[in-house]
Amino acid sequence: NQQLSHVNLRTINLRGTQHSYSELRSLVPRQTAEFVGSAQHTVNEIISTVRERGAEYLRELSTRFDGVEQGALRVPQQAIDDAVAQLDPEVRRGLETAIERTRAFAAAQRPEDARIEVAPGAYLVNRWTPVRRVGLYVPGGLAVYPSSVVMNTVPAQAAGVESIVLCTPPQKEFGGLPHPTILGAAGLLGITEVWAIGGAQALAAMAYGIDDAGDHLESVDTITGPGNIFVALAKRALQGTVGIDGQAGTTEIAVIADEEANPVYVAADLISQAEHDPNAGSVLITHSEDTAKNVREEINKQVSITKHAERVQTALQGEQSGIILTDSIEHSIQVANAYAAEHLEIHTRNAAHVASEIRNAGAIFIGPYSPVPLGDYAAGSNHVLPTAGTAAFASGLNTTTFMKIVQLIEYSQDALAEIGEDIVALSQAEDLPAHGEAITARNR
Ligand code: HSO
Ligand code: ZN
Repeated sequence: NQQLSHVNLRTINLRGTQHSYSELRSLVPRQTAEFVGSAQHTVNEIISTVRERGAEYLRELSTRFDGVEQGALRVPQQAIDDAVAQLDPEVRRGLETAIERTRAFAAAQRPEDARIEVAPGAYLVNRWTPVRRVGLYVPGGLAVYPSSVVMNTVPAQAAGVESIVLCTPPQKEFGGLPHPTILGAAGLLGITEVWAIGGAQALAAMAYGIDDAGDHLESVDTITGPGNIFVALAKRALQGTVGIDGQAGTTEIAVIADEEANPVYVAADLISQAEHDPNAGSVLITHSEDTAKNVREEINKQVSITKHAERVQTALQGEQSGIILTDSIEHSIQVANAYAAEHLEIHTRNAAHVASEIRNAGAIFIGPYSPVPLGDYAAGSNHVLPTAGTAAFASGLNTTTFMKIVQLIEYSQDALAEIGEDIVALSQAEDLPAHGEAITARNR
């Protein structure tokens, strides 16, 4: 149906213009901030009630939100093992490939400790240390993403996290157990502690701990994982009590293309991320009018036959999507840096060189054979990436997300004596003489 599939992708013409970085940031297509409203109030109430009433209240919420009467909240190991055994063999193979490649890359992200001697006998050590226990939240509603179980768990394991708990909503369809593909992926990763708890209440349970039917959900140090607005608000509220990963929002893709780009590939990739959500953002940045025209045509062709055409069309026509026309490849690079895409694809001559000019992007996909869905599932890179322009300061999920630095200081008597006067002088300047006395007490 040509009529239905006509996509009105807007054009932002920046040709012949010159803008500063901050001006460009306000010109690139982005959705205006999400409506939060009364949700924050609801979330705060849920968090405090979980602390007061624990498991009994969690069961009450499962009945209210998920329509299930739960027995024990902890998922029995047998259910995890059964889910692994019942995984579709092709899905299982896909998950195993994804796990293998993601593990290899996550291992390469493990940072080295540094030990330096700043003066004779004055040693400093930067000691990377994993957090002890991590809680992973996996949503269960419309979007059931076993790939996200892989993306959150693998770097935590690579970091050396000792203990991982996964919370995911109980599903009416599966007799109050979580979705079997989620359980199957968890089982393949060696996760043994799974609780059937959903939403903001799951995050509160992991942050503060709960007891249920002889099982204890011990509080965690860090919580990661995707979720809806309630989950995002719970993360915000619990930040500080526990560590939180960067809050990945609605997905987005930008493509830098020149006259050599293949419009079939570019259109397919723009559509692929639009498939996630009517609020997803797909942005083409090009100095080639031919490429702009060809991609537009291709989008119309492909949208007419894609499964989630309506969602894709809504996303592509939203204020958060569009085609940006530039003067040159340099201009496109400037625009891409201002946009700071979650995913940036480069379909140009010398794509690797263009990539080297990009400072702001969650992940950069270089050349015609590195599409974003490759990274979504099995490239080996992580798919939990900074959205909404936060790539200007934030990184995607990685091994160091689950680590922190402990700084070690070890000076010899001589090394301390050698720097003693400087410390005394600084302590006097700050009117904290007892600080200086801690030094002189050793140098008498
Ligand atoms: N593109 C999403 C990740 C994902 N895609 C999961 C498919 N499944 C955010 O990077
Ligand atoms: Zn995706």
